[in-house]
Amino acid sequence: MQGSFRFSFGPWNIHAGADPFGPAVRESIPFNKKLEYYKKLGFDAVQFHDDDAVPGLDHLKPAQIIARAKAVKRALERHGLVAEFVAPRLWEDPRTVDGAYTSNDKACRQYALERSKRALDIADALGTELIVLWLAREGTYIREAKDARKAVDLLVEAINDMLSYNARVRIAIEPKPNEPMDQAYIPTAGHAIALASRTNDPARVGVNIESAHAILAGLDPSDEMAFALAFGKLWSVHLNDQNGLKFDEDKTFGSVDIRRAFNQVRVLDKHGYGQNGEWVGLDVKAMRTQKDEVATRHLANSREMFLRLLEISRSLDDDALRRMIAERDYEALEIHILRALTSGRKRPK
Ligand code: XLS
Ligand code: MG
Repeated sequence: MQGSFRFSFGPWNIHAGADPFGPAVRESIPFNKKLEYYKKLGFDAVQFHDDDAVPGLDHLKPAQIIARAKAVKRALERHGLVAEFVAPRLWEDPRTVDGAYTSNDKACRQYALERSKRALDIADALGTELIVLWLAREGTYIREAKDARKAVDLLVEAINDMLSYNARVRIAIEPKPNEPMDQAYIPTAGHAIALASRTNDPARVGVNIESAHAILAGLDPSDEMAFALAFGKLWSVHLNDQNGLKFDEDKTFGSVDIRRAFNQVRVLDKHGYGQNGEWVGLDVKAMRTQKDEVATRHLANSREMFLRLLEISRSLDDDALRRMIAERDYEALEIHILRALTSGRKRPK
């Protein structure tokens, strides 16, 4: 079964270019203006942090939050867009300094649980059942500062809390091995799926695999996706690229290692990704050097790379590949793939 692909991104992927060492270099674009870009760039769904949809939600009552989220839903409808997921932003408030669900401070943990419920309300109002959990500060800078064994129980409790708050919600954990913390507790798909198995309803807990996060963990993103697919757990992807082990770069998909990108597209396509409504998310950042008028190209370019690689993957002669594999002639297989990636054309047999 082939994959079926539609594309999404989050409003944070159109940004003004501030980094830890310098301020914004482009005009910041209001959310409603960003919505105008989606269709033009070839995208049909929006990924949200809870406060992308409802800014300042910590200062609003639950009913006000729901009313504002419903207004965002109407704005999406006007643009012919849908919401893919909502992710609680649990890494900016002072109460999340030492982690959210795994903070050593009970009052801070309580804040995280309440904030997560508000994110679930927002998802419901936006018409999506999918929650993404990027566990940004669930980890430590100092190994002795937290109990890593207890952290697992706290994460399970937090997820159970969300699962019982809304019986339809599904939670996709987005693993990442580091940044902002030195060491994160749920670094890979394997950790996330194991965590899911300890919850009250494992069938409603899956993963969102981001290419760069897998690379930072020293893993091949297509293998992380394959692992999640084998468990029926790949509910979203964040495609991008990453140049070695440094900060999370969120580069244009395929811009560093086109073969690695090809294998991500191929694994998704070979295993019917998207047939159950999953979206292809691009979590890519514009380079700081981009001028205002060309600061959305990284999104269209990432999508274009996906579609080009899909075309190459589908044009490969599967019988020829099978023969090379059966003969264990992996040099032949290698050059066949390299030729396909460098010519974009099917090779004569
Ligand atoms: C950060 C993550 C983040 C999530 C959404 O590293 O990629 O952008 O995808 O919270
Ligand atoms: Mg991401």
